[in-house]
Amino acid sequence: MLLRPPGRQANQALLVVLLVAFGTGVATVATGSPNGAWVAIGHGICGMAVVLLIPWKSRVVRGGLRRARLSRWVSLLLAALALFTLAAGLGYATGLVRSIAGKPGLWVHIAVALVLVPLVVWHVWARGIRTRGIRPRRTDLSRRALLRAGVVAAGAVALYAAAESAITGLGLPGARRRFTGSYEVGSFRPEAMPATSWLLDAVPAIDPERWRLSIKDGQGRRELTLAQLTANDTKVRATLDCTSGWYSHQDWTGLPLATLLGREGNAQSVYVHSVTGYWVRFPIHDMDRLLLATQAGGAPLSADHGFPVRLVAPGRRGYWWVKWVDRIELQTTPSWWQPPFPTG
Ligand SMILES: Nc1nc2c(c(=O)[nH]1)N[C@H]1C(S)=C(S)[C@@H](COP(=O)(O)O)O[C@H]1N2
Ligand SMILES: [Mo]
Repeated sequence: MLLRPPGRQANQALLVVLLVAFGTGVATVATGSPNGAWVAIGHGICGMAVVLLIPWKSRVVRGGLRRARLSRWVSLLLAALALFTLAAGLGYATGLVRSIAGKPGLWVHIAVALVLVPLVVWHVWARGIRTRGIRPRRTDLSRRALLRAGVVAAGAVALYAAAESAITGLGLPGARRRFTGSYEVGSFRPEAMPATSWLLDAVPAIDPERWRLSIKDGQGRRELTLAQLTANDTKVRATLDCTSGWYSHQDWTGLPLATLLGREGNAQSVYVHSVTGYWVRFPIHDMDRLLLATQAGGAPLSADHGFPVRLVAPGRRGYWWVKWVDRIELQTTPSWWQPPFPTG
């Protein structure tokens, strides 16, 4: 009976897939270099596994709805949001739906997925664990059950491969995405590049005459004026790839951090702080590829792109590229001592 498995196993399979989807989704947001491409692929395969589990799970849902409970409305809301998240993800991946209600489709996909997290936790607890709808039994590890899991996994991989070749074959916009899932916007035209914030940062008004960069390294703390920084013209071509789903190649001009800061023997991290309070911490060995940019495309940065100076962090996602930098410090604090994503 490969096709009529117990509902409990559908619930278990869906939970495992959702956990892996969440993990690979978070990792996709974090990944910036091509050797991390497999997490995005894994996330896509999870999406296909959800598609395959829909018919199986909907039988469970129909059974559950017959037993009237107040909580079923919450469960139905959960189902609706889950399908919406899936659809938003597929819409963005194919390129058929790039924006929803004026927001980038990927942004909506992530936002709704985050709303789903507490709902899923509640649902697994209230409908799964308490009512035993998910609790594993010994038979769940039977050969037949494992075979079913294998069929779903192989089916998801096959469906993913088929979808990818359909996207390419039909020439859908999704075929032109970067390995992170982002679409190209405004390359080599900084004025056409979107200006974005991680969360709620607004563009600060900065008077370049009064602005100072405070730096702290092995030689202590000192302050630099903008004029002292713009005397440098190291050029770097690098790709800004925002987690809201776009990327842009630009030519940046500025001062390498390795030139600005004297190495300190026991420093473990580079702390970069913005006028707005936003900050990130890089591992010390990243320092050699970081640039403190004053220009994009040969012209001074515009206010929304970080005037007077912003960080360029090749190989890292956009949220590492701190704008409106006002303080840089070499610190002995280990680089992992920070929230997994910026909180500002
Ligand atoms: N101070 C500050 N810097 C920031 C952010 C922010 O919210 N505050 N957002 C980051 C994010 S998420 C991205 S994608 C890039 C966007 O850079 P851009 O607006 O020049 O395109 O800036 C990064 N630097
Ligand atoms: Mo971003």
